[in-house]
Amino acid sequence: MRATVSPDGRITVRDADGAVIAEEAAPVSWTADGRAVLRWRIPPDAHFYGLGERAAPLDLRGGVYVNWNTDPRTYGPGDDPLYLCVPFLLVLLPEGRGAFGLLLENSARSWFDLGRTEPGVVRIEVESPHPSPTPLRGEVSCILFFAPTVAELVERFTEATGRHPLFPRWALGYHQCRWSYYPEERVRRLARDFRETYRVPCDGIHLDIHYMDGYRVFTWDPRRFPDPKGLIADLHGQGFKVVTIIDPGVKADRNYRVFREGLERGMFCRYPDGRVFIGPVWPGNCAFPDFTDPRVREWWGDLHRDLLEAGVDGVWDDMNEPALFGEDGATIPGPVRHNLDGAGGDHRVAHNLYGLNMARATAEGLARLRPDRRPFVITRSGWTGVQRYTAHWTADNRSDWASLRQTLPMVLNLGLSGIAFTGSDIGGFEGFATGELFTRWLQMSVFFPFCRAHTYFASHDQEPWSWGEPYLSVNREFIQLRYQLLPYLYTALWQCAQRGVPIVRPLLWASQDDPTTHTLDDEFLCGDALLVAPVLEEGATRRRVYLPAGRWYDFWTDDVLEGPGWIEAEAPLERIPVFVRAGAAVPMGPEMDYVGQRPTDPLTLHLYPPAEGQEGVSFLYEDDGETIAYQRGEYLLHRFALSTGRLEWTTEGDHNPGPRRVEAIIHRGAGQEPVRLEDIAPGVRRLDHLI
Ligand code: MIG
Repeated sequence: MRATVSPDGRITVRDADGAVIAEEAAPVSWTADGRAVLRWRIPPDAHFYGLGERAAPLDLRGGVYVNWNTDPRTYGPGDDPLYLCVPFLLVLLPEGRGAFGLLLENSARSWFDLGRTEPGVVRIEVESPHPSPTPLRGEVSCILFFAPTVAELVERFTEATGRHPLFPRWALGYHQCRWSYYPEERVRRLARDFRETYRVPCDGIHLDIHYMDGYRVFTWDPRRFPDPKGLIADLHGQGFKVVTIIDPGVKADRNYRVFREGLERGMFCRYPDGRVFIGPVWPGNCAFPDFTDPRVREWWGDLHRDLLEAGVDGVWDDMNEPALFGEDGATIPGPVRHNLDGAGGDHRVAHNLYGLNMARATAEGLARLRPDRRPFVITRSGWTGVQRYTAHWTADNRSDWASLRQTLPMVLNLGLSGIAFTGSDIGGFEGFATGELFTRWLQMSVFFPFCRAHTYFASHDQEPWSWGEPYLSVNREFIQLRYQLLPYLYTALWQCAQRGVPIVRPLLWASQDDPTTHTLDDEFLCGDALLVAPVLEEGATRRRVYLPAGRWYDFWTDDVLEGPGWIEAEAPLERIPVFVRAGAAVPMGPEMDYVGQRPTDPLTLHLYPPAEGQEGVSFLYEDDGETIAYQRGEYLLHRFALSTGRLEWTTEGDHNPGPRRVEAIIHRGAGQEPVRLEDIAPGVRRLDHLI
């Protein structure tokens, strides 16, 4: 595929045979208020993906999507825009004609009309930097990416815009949150409930806004949390990690150090006449740091020192669209000035970069303050490239089945947009989840990178035990399964950090030649080996599942199935359909209450023999899970090549996982006892008599 630009500025994309597959219908034109308009003819049956966080189907065709980070307060299917936009559009052409990607570089508000107004025409509009009184003509600046497959496009796109760092291993544990757990005694009870009363594994306890003193960021409420250091030390003693929320708004209060310091040192956004912009959020009137200024990022990053000294392990950046109280979509007004890393500009161009730069300030601050530890930051808002700094969650959805269903395509398109470490509030945010909804949501989310239950202030508690039995046992079992799958999930995170490969992928990722996968968004791949079909309907105890070409093993029964085709799978409350790709080696570890409670001993390799004559290659990546020693070669990468009758296991790297038992379990199909091999070691192992 190649793109040509004609002397009058038209861009034409041709495939390898020279056929036109995308053509600018007219050189850029402008609307009366200065919006730049680009019209592209793209075959009407093309499929579209990406664009960041969208409450839309996986295939975005036929929709209009706005790029303007917005707090919708709460949202459901169809609401647009949301908190985190990425103006990267993936185009998959039908009939095997390949794929290409377009990244809009403009950060001003923009619109992608994907054939809604004119079928077969993609219309991209970019707001003028100065729409009034005399409109200035805006511009459209884009980068095209070419690759035959969506998978390779994402690899190239993330090569250009960045990839997730290797987050600490505990980030993959289960997280529990609500708005908010307080006072201290309530947090201690939560910890006891996990470890003693209900014995459910958990790593992260998140503290929402009530831990602060009058919502002043970087403070603690002295009555609710008189001794944060003592509390966190005790939680650490029980294996928990603590994540605290931070909002961008700094309470305009002259007796408050952060505000005074920010004011004196010129850290806040100002109007062109020099007045500091003040707007209302949780603490009342607030000033807003200009995170697009490197000086401000450094200051903000350093402000996290006290939190870290209290023992806080991770930071949760909220409200950073930025969102203000007031009418819907309230944010910093357009004329307010920003530094923009020296380039200068107003909020119209800085808005979409605000959350990204807050996330950057936070992650860089944590890395500076604790140089040997990997930062863990989650952010609500962001933009192209935010994955370099943080993870993300899909925020204020609702406790209903439609929102559960919506989560999956959102997470899939986020992954295709480079933002792969994501998940949604398990059980839903606004409203009241039923036990069934929570369990179904959890069952899906244990295969998502970020696995956190959360709910809003007026809701009853949403913890794995909140609905009693049978839900508690099912929830516990699924969370335990996630902990057993940690070696596998951590390897998927490593692949993501290496190559931008999302952890959760649409089926088309590996089966692009199969048109059925192009719009399929109620099942997904988790890592290289697993296909997961969550239950997304109330009361359902079975569901239809599409298996793409190849041989698949039922994870629960070892039934062998051949794709492509639809099957009817059993899905009683205690199970969702999960399948394993033939040829895979799925590494699993022992059960544990939290990450690092015990070493990966035994390491169990679940082997799923490939069809005759085929070979499957799988990886296992290991390191200390916490420091950056892996960057100096302190890691261990295992490669498993599995073919009929043979396993070849090789390793690379210097990390020593310590003495441990390694066993293999060979799955041989339903009705056949799996074969267990004790004490296997790197090298070639013949398995003729077994498979
Ligand atoms: O105005 O901190 O998305 O997760 O619980 C709402 C309170 C502010 C929005 C976040 C949500 C969080 C809530 N926050």
